[in-house]
Amino acid sequence: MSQPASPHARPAGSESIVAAIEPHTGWHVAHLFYAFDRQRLAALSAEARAAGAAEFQATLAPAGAGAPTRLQTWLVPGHKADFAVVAMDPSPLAVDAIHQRLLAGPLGAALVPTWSFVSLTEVSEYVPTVEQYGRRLVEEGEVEGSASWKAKVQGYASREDAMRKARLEPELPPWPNACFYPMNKSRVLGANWFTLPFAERMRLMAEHGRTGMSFGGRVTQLITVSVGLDDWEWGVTLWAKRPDYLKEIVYTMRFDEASARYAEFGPFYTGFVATPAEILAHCRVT
Ligand code: 76R
Repeated sequence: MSQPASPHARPAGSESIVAAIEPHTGWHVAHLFYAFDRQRLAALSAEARAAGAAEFQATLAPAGAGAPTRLQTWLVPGHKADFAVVAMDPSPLAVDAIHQRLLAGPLGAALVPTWSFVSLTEVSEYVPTVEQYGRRLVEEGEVEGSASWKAKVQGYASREDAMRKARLEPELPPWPNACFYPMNKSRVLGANWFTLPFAERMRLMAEHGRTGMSFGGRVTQLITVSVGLDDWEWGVTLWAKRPDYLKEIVYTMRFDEASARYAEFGPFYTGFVATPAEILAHCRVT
């Protein structure tokens, strides 16, 4: 006689939990924000504090044992947090392990998780295919089939695979100024993004993309999707060569119809990329 099915059993033939919680393409992403609790920090013995500092640095070392594929730490100015961790990996458990290890370490009792955002990398449906890109060039005044049209289309075709990979498995740019904010596309009457026809959304996102591209070499965006995963629809992570470029891009985009009419924003966090040791020193922990 067969055993009654365990409530936790997976259907026969299903993948292991480890494989089944990895996306088909792309990575899990977490933006984690913490503050130090000064009273609890002061209550730690000198030994616990030193051990805590060592464990903090080992946990957040980008190439450390068991580290997620991408790991970056930011100093966060203002009262919202003292520091932030950005982690990415195909496995959500490898990403969350950072959070658990921080809290389980000797400094854990003195850490206050202030905010977090969980999302996935993706290729937006508005990233044009080569054909769509060719048509877009014609709308912008290029003559289809001309030498310059052909060169641009071929250039795009040769970049396309790398661009898609860069969205799914992003490299972190070497720029120290970062910012993060979640956003939604509005669903209010008269400005409901989700009732617009696809062609109109594509037109608006093409305008958005042109603005974005004008910041090439100064700002890099990482858009991660959180529809169905967290309280907002997308997370916007920006890195810039200089902090004023962050202000400039966000302000400039406010005038793009896609943002002016349809974007709703959550809390903004500023960050300065810093090593775990720099964070501990700056926050007067060590
Ligand atoms: O991927 C591409 O290069 C194609 C063009 C493009 C898409 C499809 C693009 C380019 N973005 C796309 C999608 Mn973007 N982006 C934001 C914000 O503050 C605001 O007003 C909005 C926040 C910024 C600052 C920004 C920057 N973009 C998206 C989406 C997904 C929509 C969907 O799938 O439904 C969102 C939510 C979004 C928001 N965008 C660019 C930039 C920049 C700098 C570029 C230039 C290309 C690059 O650097 O990648």
